Amino acid sequence: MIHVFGHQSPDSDSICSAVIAAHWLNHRGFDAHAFRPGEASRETQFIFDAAGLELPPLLDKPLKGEKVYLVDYCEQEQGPEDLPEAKIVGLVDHHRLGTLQSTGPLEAWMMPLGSTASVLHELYQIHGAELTQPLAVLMLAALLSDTVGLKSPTTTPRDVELVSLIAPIAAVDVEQFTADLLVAKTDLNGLNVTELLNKDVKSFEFGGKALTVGQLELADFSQTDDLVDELQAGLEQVVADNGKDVAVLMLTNIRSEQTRLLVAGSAAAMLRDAKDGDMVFENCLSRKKQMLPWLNGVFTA
Ligand SMILES: [Mn+2]
Repeated sequence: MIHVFGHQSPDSDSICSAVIAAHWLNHRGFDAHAFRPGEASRETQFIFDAAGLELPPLLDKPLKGEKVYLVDYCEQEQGPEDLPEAKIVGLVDHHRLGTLQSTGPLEAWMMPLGSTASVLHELYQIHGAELTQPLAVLMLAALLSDTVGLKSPTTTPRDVELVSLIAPIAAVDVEQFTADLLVAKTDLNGLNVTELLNKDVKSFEFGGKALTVGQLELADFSQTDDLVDELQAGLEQVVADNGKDVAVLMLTNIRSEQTRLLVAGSAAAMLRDAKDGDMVFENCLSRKKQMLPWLNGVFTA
């Protein structure tokens, strides 16, 4: 059996893509099953409800010696601790070629598109897999979520095309669906500081520095204004507990397309200096395409 799953602290693209990829692998004759390596967000739950599908089960078993197929990441630090002992048979991704190493040969499908779901659309075409209505809902939603409704600079012309190709199969009104999706995406009501810090966090290593980079997508900064001190204290704790050099949290207003950055850790001063202490980034929605290259530049300069 092949275990198909995305990165820790899973977002909608990684959970939807695991399900879409498992069907594609089934179509190709493999016994593949989708899993989620963590709790689903409200947005992800909204998407599965809209598709009329159950969330895939939680991945909570040892992976030593097991066959795994990864979606939406290829960084060792973003996988389960025992991933190095698993047999990675393939991956589908739309990020940089990361730190992951495999023990044997594997198939790797990577394209610089707006979502892993977009790459999977192309793979469905290549292998003649049938895109059913529920799967089209997952694919469309993952694409719209990862590209923040096609507004993120990660959006490519092909992604725009894909929305108009997939929407009729998904049988949804794109404008309304996008609006509902973004409401679910930015709904932080009732989440405590720890849950906010863990909601969407990824680990990286740049220039010998170990980082965590979290992101909260907001409809308005007032959602976190009263929590900034607690979030900052939480980041200091993350650094202390996990031996990181720096912990970063992006507070991203998806309407004004501004990102406010909270930073903690021994290397945080390098970031403040690089920005002359003004930690507000204009026109900044994307961790992958905007924040990570900036962080990488500061730490490898
Ligand atoms: Mn993605």
